[in-house]
Parts: sequence; C-alpha cells; structure tokens
Amino acid sequence: MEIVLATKNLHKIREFREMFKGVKGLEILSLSQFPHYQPPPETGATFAENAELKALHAACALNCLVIADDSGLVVPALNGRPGVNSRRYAGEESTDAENRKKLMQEIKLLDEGARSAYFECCLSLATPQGIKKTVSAKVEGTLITEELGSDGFGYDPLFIKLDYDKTFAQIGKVKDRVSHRRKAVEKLLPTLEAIISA
Ligand code: ITT
Repeated sequence: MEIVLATKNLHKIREFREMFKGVKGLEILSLSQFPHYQPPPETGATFAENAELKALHAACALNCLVIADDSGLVVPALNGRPGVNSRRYAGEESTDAENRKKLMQEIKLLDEGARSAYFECCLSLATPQGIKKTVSAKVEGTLITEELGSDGFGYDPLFIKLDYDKTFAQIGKVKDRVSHRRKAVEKLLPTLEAIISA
C-alpha cells in the first residue's frame, strides 16, 4: 500500500524511511514526488492541530493515505518557545542555523538549571475520508549553549537527551531509535498495520 509522508523536510523523510523499514507492504512516497502540491499554512495553536491540518489537506488533495508530522522543541523556562514556531523561530524564512542562534542567545540568559527542554512530535494519519489517528510523543533533555555535532537537523546540535552525554547531532543513527519521532511512530504503527492488512 502507498503512503505519502506529507512533509517537505528531507531530514524527517530520511528518519521516517528508516523507521518504517520493517513494515511489510508499505510503499513510502513523500511530497518530493508531488512538486505541484502546496501544503496549507500552519495556523494551528498546537502540534496536534497542525499535524491534523497538514494530514487532512494532503490526503484530500492527493487522494491517498497520508502521515503528517508536526514537531518542535519546547523550553518551559521560555514559556514554551520555540514550540509550534520551531521552524520559523528567527523569522518566516529562517534557516535552522538562524533559529539555533536565536535560541542560544536566549538560553545563555537562563540559569543552567532552567535549560530543560523537550522535543515533541505529533503524527496524524489521514485518508480523504478523515483523520484516522493522531499520536504524540516527547523526549526530555537539556540544552547546551554551543553547538555540538553535525548530524541531524534543526535543534539537534543543542539538545542532550536525559541520561545521554552527547547531543542528538552527535549520536548519528542512534537518534532514530530513541527520538520523539520514533516514539510517535511506535504509537501509530498498530493503526497503520491494521489499515494495511484490511
Ligand atoms: P513540514 O511541515 O514540511 O513537515 P517543517 O520542517 O516545516 O516540515 P515543522 O513545521 O513540524 O516541520 O517544524 C519542525 C521544526 O522543529 C524543524 O524545522 C526543527 O526546527 C524542529 N524539529 C522538529 N523535529 C526535530 C528533530 O528531530 N531534531 C531537531 N529539530 C527538530
């Protein structure tokens, strides 16, 4: 069965391909195969609202089974920022490097004990008939004030997961086994497998 990952983020696509490797009967496409498709503006107030909005829009427009991901970094001591604005934290068209720079400036002003943060990933599975399932998962950790590592994307060089001593950008493929995205995929798998085998 074909499924479209409704994302333009090539890093997310790589991670999902790795995570869905073991699922039999699944052919994974992404928005790279639909260059004319325009995703909707992300107007939701939460990760879940945005994931559902992206999933349903793509499922209806492309007439297929879709998974959408809305995710980001939440820093409680910054009132939850960057949160749902993680991708555009330093400005509408900002790069990952610009977003990290802005975050580093802000966390340097915080006490070390206030640098706790978590990544959240919300996944929504939709068909043109509607949302089938939406799941969410988090991983907790701490932020550092200098970038370390070159793997991954987004805020990975600044985030050290609880019980680890390296950033997500330093642990390579290990991230794919322990991340917020992996935990969310695991929650979604039973519904996906039921659809595939129906
Ligand atoms: P799509 O909407 O096309 O999926 P996007 O990159 O715009 O791609 P989001 O709106 O969900 O996706 O924003 C996610 C941002 O949150 C992303 O650009 C990173 O800055 C951050 N982020 C999410 N997951 C991350 C991860 O695993 N590692 C590092 N940063 C992450």
